[in-house]
Amino acid sequence: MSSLITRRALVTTAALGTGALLAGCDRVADIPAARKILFSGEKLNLGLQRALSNRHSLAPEYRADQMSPFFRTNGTSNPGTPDYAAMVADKFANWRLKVGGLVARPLAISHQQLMAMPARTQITRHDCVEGWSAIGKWHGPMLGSVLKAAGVKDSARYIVFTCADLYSGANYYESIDLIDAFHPQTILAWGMNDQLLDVGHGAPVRLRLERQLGYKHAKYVMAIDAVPTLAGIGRGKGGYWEDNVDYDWYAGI
Ligand SMILES: Nc1nc2c(c(=O)[nH]1)N[C@H]1C(S)=C(S)[C@@H](COP(=O)(O)O)O[C@H]1N2
Ligand SMILES: [Mo]
Repeated sequence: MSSLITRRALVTTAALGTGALLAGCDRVADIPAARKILFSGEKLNLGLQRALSNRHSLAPEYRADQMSPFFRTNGTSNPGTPDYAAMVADKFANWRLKVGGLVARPLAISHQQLMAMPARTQITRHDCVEGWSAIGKWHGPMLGSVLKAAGVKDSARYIVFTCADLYSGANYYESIDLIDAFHPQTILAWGMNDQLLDVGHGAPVRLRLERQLGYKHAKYVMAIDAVPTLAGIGRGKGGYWEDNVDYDWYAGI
């Protein structure tokens, strides 16, 4: 878990204020993993975000009267495959959320089991890079609770979400690091605006990752895997849009 410790060191350093940040940087920069995060071009946004803000802080939550009357769908609004159509037809009775990779106890969680877990409700603003935002209410267990049940191993560094929809034959996918995975507002939402999550918004379950932009919020999640590296998954950049149109892997807001 050395990478996590490095991240904690960066966050703590930022929390101490600018003076301490500058003083502390020399030491953090001596750690090879920190050098990589701070100085590689790919991770520049991530490094800056970590230095300038506390990644454990919460995204704003809103009141019910501030919710958008209409919440559009974007990207895939129905995966449309025969497998997915069959799952919709039987109301996800045979759907199982597979949790695997670097975990002590691989899980296959049913819709009922997921809905029986202690859940969080949050009214948040979704921001899409395409230039629209909407405030909606989301309901579901913290991703951290699911990961704790599975027992993520120390060698894991990222959590990967594989979705039901296909783009040119490849599954939409996304990935996040362990700080975001265990953030309290990172939930597996099966409810939206006091209803069961509908097909347009990612049924039966979609990620809510409130500190990041919309494309990171994977819909139609079928599998969650803890992995040591993003290399070898898709084109290795951590997500569908990251691989194909060069969106940032870390899309912090
Ligand atoms: N599986 C999957 N997840 C996805 C997408 C997608 O096309 N497929 N689009 C992303 C984008 S760009 C946005 S803005 C949000 C849109 O969520 P919504 O349809 O609930 O508005 O989902 C994200 N998650
Ligand atoms: Mo988006």
